[in-house]
Amino acid sequence: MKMKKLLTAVTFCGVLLAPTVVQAETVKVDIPVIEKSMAVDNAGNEQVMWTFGGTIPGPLVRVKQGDVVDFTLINMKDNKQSHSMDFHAARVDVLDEFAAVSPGKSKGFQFRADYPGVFIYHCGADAMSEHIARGMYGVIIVDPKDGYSEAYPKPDREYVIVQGDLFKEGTSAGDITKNIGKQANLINGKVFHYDPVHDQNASLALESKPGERVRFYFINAQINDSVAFHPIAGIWDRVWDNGNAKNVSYGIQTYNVPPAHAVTLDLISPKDRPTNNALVDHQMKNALSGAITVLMNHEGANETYGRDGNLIIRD
Ligand SMILES: [Cu+2]
Repeated sequence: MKMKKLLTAVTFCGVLLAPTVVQAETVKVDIPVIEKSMAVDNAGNEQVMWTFGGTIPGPLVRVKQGDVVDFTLINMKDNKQSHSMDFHAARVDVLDEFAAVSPGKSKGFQFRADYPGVFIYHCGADAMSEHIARGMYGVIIVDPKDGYSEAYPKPDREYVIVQGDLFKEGTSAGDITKNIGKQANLINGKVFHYDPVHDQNASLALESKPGERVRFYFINAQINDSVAFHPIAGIWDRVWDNGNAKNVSYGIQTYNVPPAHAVTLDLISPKDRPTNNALVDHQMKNALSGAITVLMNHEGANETYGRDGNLIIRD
C-alpha cells in the first residue's frame, strides 16, 4: 500500500494556526485473490479456503475520511473461481465496481471514503455465501477527519477481531447458505485462535498493560449468525456503533453485531492488578466452537502488540 501525505501549515500574521492539517490523499490498494489450502486451527488442520491476499481476514486497509481508495482486485490465473470485491465503505454501483472478475483478470475502481468508521469488505461473487464462508473478507478502517477528541480518545492499543464461519469440507453452497454443515467459528482465521485456555495448541493471546485503553475493531463476517459480543470480567467502557465517533454508548455489557456489520469497542482493565478477560460471542454455541479470545492485562505485555499497525496478530 503506497500513500502520499500532504501536510500544510496555515499561518496568519506569523502565528501558526493549524500546523498539521492532513489533506485528503489517494491510497493505492492492490489485493490478489488466492485460493489455497491453509491451517484453520491451532493444530494445523487445513481446508481449502479462498482468500484476499492469502490470509483470513485479508489485509487491513486503513485510510482517513475523505481519502480516495484506488483499488485493484487481481484474480490470480491459477484460481478456479470468479471473485469480486464489495467494500462496505464505498458508494458505487453494485453492477459495475462490484462485478465479478474471472481467473487471470484484474479490475480496478476508485471510491472516496466519505463515512468514518469500521467496515467489512467481502467477495460478492456467486454463490456469495460460499465465498464469504471460505474466508473472503477483510476490514477497512476509515479514521475520522477530525482525529481524536474527548468523545473519541486516542487508545493505548488497537486490535482487529473478525469472527467468521467454518463449514465442513465439501459442504455445498446451498447448504452453506442455510447454515447446514457449520463446523466451528473462526477468529481471525482460526478456531480458538487466541485462547490457550480452551485450546492447548493455542500459542497466542492478546495483551495489554493494566489500565490501558484497549480498542477493538470487531467485525462479524459470519453469513447468518449475529454475535453477542461480551468481555467476560469486564465492561465495554464505550461502544461506537459502526465505529463512527458520533454513535457512542457507555458502559455496555453485551453488544449485538449482525452479519456484515462492525463496531468499535474500548475496554479498560483495572490499573492496580493484573487481570484477564475472555472476549466472547455470548451465544454459547458459537463461543464453545471457537469464538473466545483471551486478553491478558499484565505489566509484561508485549510492546509490539496492538501498536504501530500491528492490529491483526498472526502466527
Ligand atoms: Cu470470491
